[in-house]
Amino acid sequence: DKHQHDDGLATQEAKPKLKRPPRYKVVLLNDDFTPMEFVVDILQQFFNMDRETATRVMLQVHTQGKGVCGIYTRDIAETKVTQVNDYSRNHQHPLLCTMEAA
Ligand code: TYC
Repeated sequence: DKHQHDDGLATQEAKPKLKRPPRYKVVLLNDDFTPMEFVVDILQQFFNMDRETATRVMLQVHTQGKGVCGIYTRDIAETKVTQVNDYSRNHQHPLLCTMEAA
């Protein structure tokens, strides 16, 4: 019966779903007030960077306005953003972290 025909494309019927999950860049934004040392500490604590890498990324943010801290799946990226923003707010610094599609 032609009305029951299904080529499998519209419904994805029986198609193995092996697609890799989308990735997100976790991005740090510059501001005029957060101390450089505080930013370096965050990059070491939450993004497992050594001090030299953390300093390079901090200076990238400072001079370019933003910089990538790492690339993660959505849940991990959301957790990093929340951890950094909570930590900064708790220390009364205006530092902001966000995420964008990689
Ligand atoms: N611009 C800040 C200062 O001059 C340093 C800074 C770097 C702030 C990176 C935020 O994400 C940032 N103290």
